[in-house]
Amino acid sequence: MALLTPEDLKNINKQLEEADSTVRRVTGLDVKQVCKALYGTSPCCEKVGIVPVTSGNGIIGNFSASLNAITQYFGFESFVTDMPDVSGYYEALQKGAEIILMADDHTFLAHNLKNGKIANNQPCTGIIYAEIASRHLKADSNNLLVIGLGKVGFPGAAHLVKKGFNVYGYDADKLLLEKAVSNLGIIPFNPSSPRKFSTIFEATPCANTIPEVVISENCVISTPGIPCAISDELRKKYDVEIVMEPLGIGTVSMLYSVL
Ligand code: NAI
Ligand code: PYL
Ligand code: MG
Repeated sequence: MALLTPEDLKNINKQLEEADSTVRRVTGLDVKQVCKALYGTSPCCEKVGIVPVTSGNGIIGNFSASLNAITQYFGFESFVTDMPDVSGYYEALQKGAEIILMADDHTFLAHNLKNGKIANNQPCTGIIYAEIASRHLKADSNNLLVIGLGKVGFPGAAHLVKKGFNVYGYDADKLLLEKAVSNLGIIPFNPSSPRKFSTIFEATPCANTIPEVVISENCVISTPGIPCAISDELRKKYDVEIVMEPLGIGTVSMLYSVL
C-alpha cells in the first residue's frame, strides 16, 4: 500500500474544508450529506477511539492526530490513546470507545464494537469518491471514466456499475482491467482511441495518469490517489474541479458504513 507521509497530512482541517466545499459545488451536498445518502445512517454521539500502531513502518507523524481532527470535523466525539498497539486497544475500550480506528501498513479499519460492523478503508474510499463523482450535477452524460482498478478503484467502479452508469475503465495492469471487464461488465477504455469525459474517478498512486485528450471543459475529477492525477496546467486549462483529500473523506465513509 502507498503510505501517507506527515507532509500529506499537513493542515488537515484546511484540506478538509476545501474538499468539503468542492464536494458541495460539484454535488450540491456536503460530504456528511453524501455519506448519509449513501449509507442511510447518521451519527448519534458515538465515541471513537484512535489507536496508534507501531508495527511495520511504524507510526506516521500526524496520522492519529489527523484522524482525531477528521472525526471531530465530521461531528464525532473522539480521542487518541496514550499507548499504541494492544495496550492502546485495551485503553480505548476502558475509556469507553464504541468505534475503534486503527491502521497498520496493510489495513486501516473501523470497528463498531456495539453492532459488530467492520469497515476497510480501501473499498470505503473507492465507494465514497465514486459516489461523489456519480453526483456531478453538471455531468454531460451517463458516461464515466475510471482510471486505476486496484483495491480502491475496483470497488468504486463496482459501485458506479451498480448505480447504472456506463463505466469506462482503464488500468495499466492488463490482468486487473480484464478482471474488471469480466466481473463488473465495464467497458475497457483504450487510451489510443480516446474520447472526452465530464466525470472521471481516478485511484492510482501515480501522477499524470489522466491524458489531456479525455478531459472536457469543466470536467470533475474525484480522486483519492496521491499525487494528483493531472498537472496544475491542465487543471487551469480546462477549468477542472478536483475532489482530492488525503484521509478524511475515506475515513468518514468508513465511519458512516459501520453505524
Ligand atoms: P493499488 O495498488 O491497489 O491500485 C492502484 C492501481 O493503479 C493499480 O492497479 C495500478 O496498476 C494502477 N495504475 C498505476 N499507474 C497507472 C496509470 N498510469 N494508469 C492506469 N492505472 C495505473 O492501490 P490502492 O490501494 O487502490 O490505492 C490507490 C491510491 O489511493 C493510492 O495512491 C493510495 O495511497 C490512495 N488512497 C487514498 C486514500 C484517501 O483517503 N485519499 C485512502 C486509500 C488509498
Ligand atoms: C490509510 C492511508 C491512505 C493511504 N495510505 C494509507 C496508509 O498510509 N496506511 C498506513 C497507515 C499506518 C498508520 C500507522 C500509525 O501511525 O498508526 N501505523
Ligand atoms: Mg480520503
